[in-house]
Amino acid sequence: MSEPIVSTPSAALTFDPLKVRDDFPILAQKVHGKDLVYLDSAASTQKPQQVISAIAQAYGKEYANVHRGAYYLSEIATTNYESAREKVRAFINARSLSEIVFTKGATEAINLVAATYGRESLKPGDEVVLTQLEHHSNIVPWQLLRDVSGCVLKIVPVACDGSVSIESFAKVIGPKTKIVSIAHVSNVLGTTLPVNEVVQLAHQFGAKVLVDGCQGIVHREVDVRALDCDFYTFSGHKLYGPTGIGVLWARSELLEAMPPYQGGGDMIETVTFDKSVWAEPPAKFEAGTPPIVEAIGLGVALDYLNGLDRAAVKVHETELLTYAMTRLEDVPGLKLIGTASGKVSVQSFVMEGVHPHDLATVLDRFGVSVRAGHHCAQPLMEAFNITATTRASFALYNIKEDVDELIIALSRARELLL
Ligand code: C6P
Repeated sequence: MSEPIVSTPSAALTFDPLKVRDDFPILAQKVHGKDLVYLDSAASTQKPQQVISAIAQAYGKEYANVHRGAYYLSEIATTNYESAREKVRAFINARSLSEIVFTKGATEAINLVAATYGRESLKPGDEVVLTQLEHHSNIVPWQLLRDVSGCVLKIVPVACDGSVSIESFAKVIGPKTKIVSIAHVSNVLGTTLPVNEVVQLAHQFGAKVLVDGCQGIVHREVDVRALDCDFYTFSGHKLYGPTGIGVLWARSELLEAMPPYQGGGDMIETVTFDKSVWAEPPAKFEAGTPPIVEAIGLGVALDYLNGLDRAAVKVHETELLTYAMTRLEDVPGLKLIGTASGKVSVQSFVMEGVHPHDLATVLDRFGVSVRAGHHCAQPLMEAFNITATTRASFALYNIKEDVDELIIALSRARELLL
């Protein structure tokens, strides 16, 4: 039998970003003849060798479909897939395995909740509360729900520094609120939302709270029991894992009451032409062949993170952010978008007289990868009266030298573009 799929980072428990970089083979390469400076981890993080090797092992030595075959390979694949579920459960401190539903990403997880829990429980006039900083994935599913249920979307505004105060939530959440669906952390501004207070407030009115944890779980430890929310969603590819895998965590009683999202194999107990009987959660929500290797890869990414001193990682990322903000503020004509206290290492900015896309294109010629555009948050752009930003996002493998390269490239870009 092959070695079990586990992961030990090279920088185990004494966090050293320079050592960690050795785990990410992609960072060693050059782009346009320059050393790669990857500052787009909020879009997707790079993968450690441990995850890459685990994926190769899962396909190369241990691959078969899961939950179906009574033979050696299928049993191993099933064990690995289900142990990935246990790793996710432990990572977010969920009560039970049945609360962990694998999806193809956060987008699918939010759509699942809107299309099942939302359709089942909302009546015309009921309110769904969002904030102005939400990603389109946490806006459009609720608009689809509004179109079929007649519910009303209420929007909590964002302040100039990118914060969203609990007082602003208190003005919007009320007796008609049935669902509050908010980002844990903004993908554009890096703002951390006051999730605990929002949950307390929403629960006073009997509303359920969904937390879009796509960015939050990358930079903050998540304990769904301590958060006390009702749904928590995230994507594996932002958490050093593969694409094509995401997680919906929900309280057992909610998953039990919710209708299935899709029909197909694996989500039923029995099928006749008259009637089908659903399997228990989480199988009820995992119709068809699941993303087997992707789930296994995510599990190994979580092993990888567990092998690091995450408190030290947080300190490192915060130091990087502080350094980047200070240096960026000194670049002539550059304005930071999103400066709320307690934010994570994601920094948007605009440069006077330069389109963010042009800026990102020139930065790329200097080896610096950043994202530019509306970042799937057009209502937020509107709130700031801009159409786009350039965004640098920092992960555990970034170092101060990356910030220095960004600043040098920005100065060169200014000379070229103005
Ligand atoms: N944000 C970014 O560059 P998916 O595509 O399902 O993995 O994640 C969607 C999503 C939902 N919520 C938040 C807060 C997000 O940041 C994202 C993805 C990427 O900011 C791609 S647009």
